Amino acid sequence: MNRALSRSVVAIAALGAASFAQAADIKIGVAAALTGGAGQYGNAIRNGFQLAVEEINAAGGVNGDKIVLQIEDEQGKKEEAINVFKKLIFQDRVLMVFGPTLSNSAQAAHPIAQAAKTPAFGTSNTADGITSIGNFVFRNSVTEADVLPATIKKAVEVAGVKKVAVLYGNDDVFTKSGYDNFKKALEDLKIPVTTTETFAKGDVDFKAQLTKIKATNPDAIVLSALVAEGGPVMVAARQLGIEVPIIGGNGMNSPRVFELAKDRSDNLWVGSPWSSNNDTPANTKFIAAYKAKYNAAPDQFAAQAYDALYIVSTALKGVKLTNKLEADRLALRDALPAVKYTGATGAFQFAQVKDKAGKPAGYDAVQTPIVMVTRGNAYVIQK
Ligand code: VAL
Repeated sequence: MNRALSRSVVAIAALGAASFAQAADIKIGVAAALTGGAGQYGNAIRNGFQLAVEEINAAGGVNGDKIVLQIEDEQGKKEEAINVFKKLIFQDRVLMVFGPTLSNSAQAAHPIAQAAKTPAFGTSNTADGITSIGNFVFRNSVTEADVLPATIKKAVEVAGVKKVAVLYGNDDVFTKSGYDNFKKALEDLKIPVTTTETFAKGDVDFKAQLTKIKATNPDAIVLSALVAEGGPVMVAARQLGIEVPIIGGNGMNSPRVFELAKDRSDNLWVGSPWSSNNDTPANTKFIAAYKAKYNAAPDQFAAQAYDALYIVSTALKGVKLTNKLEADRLALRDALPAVKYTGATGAFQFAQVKDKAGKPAGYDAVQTPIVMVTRGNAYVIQK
């Protein structure tokens, strides 16, 4: 046998061995609000996942297996989130489900995943109590309880805030949880509240509440809102001549604020572990790749979804998948808590939380929030 021939025999033998190793697809569900008032968040989330899955698969997937995302629109409605979770878990038989976008929907849909022993992983849910549903529930979104005290503290220090008015949505799990945590943070810092006003999802006229607020002459307005209502609140406040800082929760950390409030969007204070101004190598790479793919700048929702898929693929690298769904879902659940990962949103790890009875339940994110203020249609880090 001449040398050229023997080489090609070796090559054919190697090919045969590789095809024996049977690369399989890892099917992962994504439930996101792609339409409706929360669509701004959900589309950024979908983009983050799609960028991450392309990168991970291009780099060889998970131990040679390709990740396939099955993305469904839950419309930001809890009934739809329940339907989508059921479809993904029982019909499509995905390994795990990311989402849904809103805490309001997660509180309704995650019990289905918990009962079906299927990991559910929120990338944007920041209300209290989501992960106390059970030990199959994870999130990498930092909660209002962790972020709001830091945001308030910074506004007090930098902007000299001494008394505030509070405005919140009282019919949504996230906006109510934001209110509870704002209230606690204000009490801890001994900041008096001049008045507390409410609104409901879908409201468009906030003049009555803001007129009352203006009469109490606060140094800032504390606002727990989703951006669909929060954007118009900012416009209405400035139109009434209320120029004080507006201190928002996670829902107000979205570039949609700039589309809705335009030149009335300055002086909004928010906190998040992710900032476009954070120039770590992982974040710089993420922002460049996102811009190249979508021709638009990413936001925190895209960054958190992007990191979340890397967190799961890190866990999966240590799991031997068997193609027995129940065993594989459990193995992923068992592997996730130990993952430590540094991505676009910085250093990340999980911490286990307790359920209402005090028993160990799901897992929250441990990350440090950065406080930012809007200026000229951008979120600028407040040092
Ligand atoms: N963080 C919010 C929630 O948990 C929104 C903004 C996604 O509902």
